[in-house]
Amino acid sequence: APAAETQAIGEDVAAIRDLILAKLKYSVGKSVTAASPHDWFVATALSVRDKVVESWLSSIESSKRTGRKRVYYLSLEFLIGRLLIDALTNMEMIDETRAALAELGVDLETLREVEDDAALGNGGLGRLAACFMESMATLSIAAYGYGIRYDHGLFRQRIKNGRQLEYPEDWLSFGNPWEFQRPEIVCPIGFGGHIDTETRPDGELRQVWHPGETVEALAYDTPIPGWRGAHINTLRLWSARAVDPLRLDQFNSGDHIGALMDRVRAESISKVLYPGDTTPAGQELRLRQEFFFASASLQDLVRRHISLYGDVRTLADKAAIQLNDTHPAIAIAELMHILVDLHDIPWDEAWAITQATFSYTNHTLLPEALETWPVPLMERLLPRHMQIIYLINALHLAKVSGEPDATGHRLAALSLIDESHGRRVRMGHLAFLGSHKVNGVSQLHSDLMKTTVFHDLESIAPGKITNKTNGITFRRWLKEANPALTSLLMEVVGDNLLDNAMVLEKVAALADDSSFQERYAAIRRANKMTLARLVQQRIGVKLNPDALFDVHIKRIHEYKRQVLNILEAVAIYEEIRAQPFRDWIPRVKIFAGKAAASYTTAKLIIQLANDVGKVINSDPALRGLLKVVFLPNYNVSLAERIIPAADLSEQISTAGMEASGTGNMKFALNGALTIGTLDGANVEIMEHVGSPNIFIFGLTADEVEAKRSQGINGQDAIARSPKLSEALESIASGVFSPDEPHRYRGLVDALTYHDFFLVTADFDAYYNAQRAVFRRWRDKPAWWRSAILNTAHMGWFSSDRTIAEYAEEIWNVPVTPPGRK
Ligand code: 26Q
Repeated sequence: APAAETQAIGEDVAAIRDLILAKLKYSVGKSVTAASPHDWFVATALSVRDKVVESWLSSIESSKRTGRKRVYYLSLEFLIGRLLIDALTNMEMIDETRAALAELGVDLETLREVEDDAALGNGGLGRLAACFMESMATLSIAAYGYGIRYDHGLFRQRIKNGRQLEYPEDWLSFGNPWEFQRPEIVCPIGFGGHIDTETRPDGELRQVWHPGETVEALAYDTPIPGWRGAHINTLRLWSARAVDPLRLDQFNSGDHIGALMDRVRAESISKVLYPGDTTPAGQELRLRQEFFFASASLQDLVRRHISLYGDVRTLADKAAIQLNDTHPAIAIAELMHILVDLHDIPWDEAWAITQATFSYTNHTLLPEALETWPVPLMERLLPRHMQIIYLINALHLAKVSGEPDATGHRLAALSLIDESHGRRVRMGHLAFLGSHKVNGVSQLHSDLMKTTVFHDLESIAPGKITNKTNGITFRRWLKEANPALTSLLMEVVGDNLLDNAMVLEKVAALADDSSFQERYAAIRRANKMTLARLVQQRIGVKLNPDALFDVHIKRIHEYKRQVLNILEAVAIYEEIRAQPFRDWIPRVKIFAGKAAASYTTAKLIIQLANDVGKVINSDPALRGLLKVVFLPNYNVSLAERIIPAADLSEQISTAGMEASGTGNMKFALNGALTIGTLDGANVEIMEHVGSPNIFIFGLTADEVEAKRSQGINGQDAIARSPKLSEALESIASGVFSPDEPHRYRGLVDALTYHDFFLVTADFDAYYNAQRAVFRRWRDKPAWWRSAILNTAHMGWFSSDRTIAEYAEEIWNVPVTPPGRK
């Protein structure tokens, strides 16, 4: 580098060092000699935060000045993970900060590890919201994320005797240096009570809701920097607080516990994230959470709109509200309440504003996962909103009942109220009707939406359903997770890789270049060494970094078919024992993931993986040729470690059931080859990386449907496959659970007689696909060629592309790509 540049960097480093020292002393209140790694973490976070805030305030100012349309992303989940490396990366301060800390004798990597993950989400849906926040800032969209500031995020998982145990997560116990409490921003949230009818001065009637209970929503803001720090958005999370923190009268009369009761009830709303990922919890507290944050967010954004533009009727011109699944869908009724009851807007005009403002993303087709709420619960908790929903429904059904094909059956399918098992409000229908666009998250999923759950609604609103295939932010999932690979790629494509991911295509030209292959492979090798160290530390299993790392990490669910993968491990285990000296490929199966605490079968699958690993890892006859490990407490930070070290990515859900998947994209970008079904975004990954560079197997979504209609008994498939029947037999007979031989009897019986997820039907195809993986692995130049082509063709899966599509086709807001401002 030229001398002047070196000197400038030297000055930057000195300035950063002095700032960190000042933060340590005056904000943390510690001396250099007394400071712990956590103290240094806070001091460093606060110093990068100063730079972030600088740019944040000008972003807010400029959005105001230019009168730009704002995007509001409403989500019950934001699975952000750690922020230190992310903030340093996007503010382009990481090298200087590392150097500044080194001068102080502090290692940035150590500080990275002491930060608690912000785990305010369950899995894919929550992580998508986090990637979208980053990409919206990167593209200079004036966006706000709205959610709940849970005191406790997703539970911590421990494995004891192979079983999952759940412990409370406590991410705020050391404070949170990234957030700003906004004590002046407080929204009253009502529940229950009654409704009065009043006559307005103009003679029209008005409904006035008098809630029986009020809770306060308190705002906490976290700045979200985009790439190169050019634009910074706000994540506003609401915390619940009682209006009266303490009933002094009660306290003084000696009832100390009773005096705190109201407070506990109010504050329980933001206490804890619901840990279900696909099955609605159906609890009153969950509905209170949904309304609490939807109402606070709507009050806040309407107040902002009126203070800027003076008239709520122009809302749709200046605000786009995206619903992340149906969890915030009650916001549609809340906006109608605000417009009609509080601002005297005529119903039809209010409905037009609502539809023009809202849009809705669906993330699942599983019928049991579609959110519905019992009418009696809604009437008790939200009486006015229930009235509004009835009115929306009456007008909607009146419109369609005039049509020639309006049979009772069709009207029942179109109704907002499901009358089939008790009366329940269909939140998906409410979200659909109240939105101008509805989208799925992969092409296959969006197509299936039109033929399954939204078939009838689509027929009365053709064109409302569109597709927006998911994406991932390359800043976190390439640069921060795999810096060495990122540097290598930048040598080839230039340093605008993170500005425009499509330049990755240039890497394809080097797929057969042996010296490039060697450098690419050496980076993978180093990442595998790092992961092997972590595995040794955490679970005491030693891994061979030259083995094929075969990775299956995601929530544990029957439809994701971790069992299929375990069965293949068991089958190979028995083959190696039978023929120990064939030319086996050394392989490590890595599992990680959490099961919903109430999902018994998923928890049993975790135990099976652990039990199988215990037997296999300690069998000397295998000579280390096969290892099976289950890494506890899967979270964003662990994913950042595992993915860059993976050779093979398991994406093997029953076709038609995984809406998209996003882990699949993270692996392929980092050069793992995928073994997968034609499900979710796997289909589009295949189209981009090329079918020779991915291992696709199994029934298609259409074939799954056809097969299920003929029955889901697994006996025939098992009878046809000796390997499968042997594997099932050894699991059922207790080979892996000698302390309790019948532990897996029920699981094996279910696969045999009631195999809804078609594990048995797909077993042979999966087994054969794994053998094709082995053949490719033996041909190292062919393997690395495929890996490099995966990386080269994954640019399209950047969440910058996804967000640009939402901006253009749903939100109608302009985007400014980074790099050219
Ligand atoms: C609903 C009601 C009550 C309690 C919990 C829930 C609940 C919570 C979380 C229901 C569903 C979820 C999460 C769903 C989810 O993560 N879906 C995933 O979304 C990803 C992003 O689009 C997709 O890639 C995955 O395919 C999809 O499974």
